[in-house]
Amino acid sequence: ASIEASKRAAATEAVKNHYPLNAKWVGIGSGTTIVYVVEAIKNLGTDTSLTRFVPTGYQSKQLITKAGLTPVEFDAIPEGVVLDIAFDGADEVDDDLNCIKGGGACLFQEKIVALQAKEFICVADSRKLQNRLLTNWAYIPIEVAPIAAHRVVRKLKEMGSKNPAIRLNTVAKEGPLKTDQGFFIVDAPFPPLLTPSDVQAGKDGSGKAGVWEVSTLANKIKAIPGVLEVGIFHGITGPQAQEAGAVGGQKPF
Ligand code: DER
Repeated sequence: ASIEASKRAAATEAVKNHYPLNAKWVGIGSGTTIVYVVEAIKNLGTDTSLTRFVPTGYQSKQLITKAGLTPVEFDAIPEGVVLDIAFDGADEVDDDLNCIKGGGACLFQEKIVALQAKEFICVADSRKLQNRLLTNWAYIPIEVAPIAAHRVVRKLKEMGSKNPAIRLNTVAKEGPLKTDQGFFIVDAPFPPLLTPSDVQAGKDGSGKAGVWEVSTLANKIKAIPGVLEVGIFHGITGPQAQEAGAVGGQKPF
């Protein structure tokens, strides 16, 4: 099947199996696969007139509005509301359902919306599934305060990233890309990320030669001064999140 057909099939399956028909609050991600998720929600034919759809950036908000659904921005979610579910795409997914996200430069709002949902559904066609993250997709997108970007790049090199770089606009405008927050994206290549089971099997994920375990690297990058968010989603999907017992794998905030 064509890539578009497999994206549509994945989205249709995800909505059919997970969309709660009485959903009141639904997170909507960014990218191209999510377009088919919104299409599948519309095709359910359920009454969505009282459902609020929380976007994860400008493109996501346009998608919701164009579909005739009601967008409510993250900062307008009433106190105490937890989203029934959040759908989003990913650039790569590993066997533990950890994801690399940020190919579309929307990772910050994607993560805060995913963390605010009872359940986060990552919709990805088979191209995206690899045993380890950074097998096919080469780099981790990181959202960074512009004034600190060069220092973050230097720190990432010390952590073993080969040639981390500030993402430039590809067309139409010279200079670095700006996110919906007005921040920069630094794309940091690393060797494939070891899973917890790799580490249990004795592989060393402590950063020698730039080889890290998924959550170790995510936490280390997040701690670099100037970093707003890291495009590694771990502990937010699937059984690990439910085991954590909390919404979206971590406590809502
Ligand atoms: O930026 C992101 O994380 C997006 O979800 C994204 O990269 C997935 O995009 P796609 O559905 O167009 O592959």
